[in-house]
Amino acid sequence: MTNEQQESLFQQKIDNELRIEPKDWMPEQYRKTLVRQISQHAHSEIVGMLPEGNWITRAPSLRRKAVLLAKVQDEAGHGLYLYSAAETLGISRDQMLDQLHDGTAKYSSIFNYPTLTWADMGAIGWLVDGAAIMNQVPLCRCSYGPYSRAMIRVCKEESFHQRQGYEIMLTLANGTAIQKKMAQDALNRFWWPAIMMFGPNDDASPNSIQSMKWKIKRFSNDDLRQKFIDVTVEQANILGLTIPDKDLKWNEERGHYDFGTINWDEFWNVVKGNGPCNKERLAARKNAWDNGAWVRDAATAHSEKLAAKKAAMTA
Ligand code: FAQ
Repeated sequence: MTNEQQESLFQQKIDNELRIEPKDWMPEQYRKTLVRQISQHAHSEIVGMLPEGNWITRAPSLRRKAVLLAKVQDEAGHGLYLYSAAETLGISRDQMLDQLHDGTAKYSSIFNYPTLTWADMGAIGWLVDGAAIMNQVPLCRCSYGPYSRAMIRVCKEESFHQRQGYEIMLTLANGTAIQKKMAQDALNRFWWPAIMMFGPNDDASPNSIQSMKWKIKRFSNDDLRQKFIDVTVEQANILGLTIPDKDLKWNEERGHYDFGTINWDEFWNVVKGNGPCNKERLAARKNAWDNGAWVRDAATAHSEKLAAKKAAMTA
């Protein structure tokens, strides 16, 4: 079969909503796109533990602490499913981590912002996990089988994360004047970075057209951003908080909220490594990797011992 015939069969399968599995033929660019997206997604989950991990020891009650701890552990689990899904495409976990540590792989821009107060735990759950769900529910129908299946559990857990964040915001917004002010301040700082999470506008998104043809992405960056804004404005109204965008206005004709201009210079600056916490986040991950060397060495030595024992017994 020629390459063109293989490609045409591959596209037919996708058009017919069949999943592509690891041993199926796939274009090299499809494989590369998935490795890029899934590994960056995995890195985001792992780096994304840092801003919230920062508050586990300072949670205001035992209940809040237990919930936050569980949430942060869930994010670690998401990272691990996603690294496993990417490994089915022929890249090793070590290679992916090298790419994170040397800066060749990206992770979500949002995790380069600092968490200054407890209210930021509410804003992250509500807005960051909320944006993540909006982007990730369609990934449950991604054309690549292992990624789509991993996303089902991830999305169920993200939905609990979003609610726990919203509940924190609800409590603060109905609390004392100082608590309400904290919640508003967290919303002010996280709103714009959260809507940047969806990526550049469609006309500046080099990967979207091909990824949508391959049904890796089901909706464009701008469509998902708009959906997120439309549902979140209503949630902010219930909280009695104000979204920091003076141009936010319901547009009857479009059936959507209009919103102000996103500061793309800020977005690209963060993506390129110059956000408020990029250096700190990467240093924390590199340290964790270096400090874990003895665990990896011990596990390797243990498995070598077991293999030697087994070999001696069967000899
Ligand atoms: N940050 O052509 P596009 C979470 C890059 S997980 C940094 O539109 P694409 C859970 C993009 O990689 C959050 N870089 O790219 C949680 C590309 O560069 P490249 C992560 C970004 O892939 C919550 C370039 O810009 N979610 O939050 C960003 O078609 C709380 C051009 O962009 C996922 O990864 C950004 N925001 O669309 C955890 C979901 N946006 O790679 C802890 C899966 C774009 O060519 C606590 N990923 N770039 O060098 C996706 O859906 C897609 O990859 C997009 C980007 C939509 C993120």
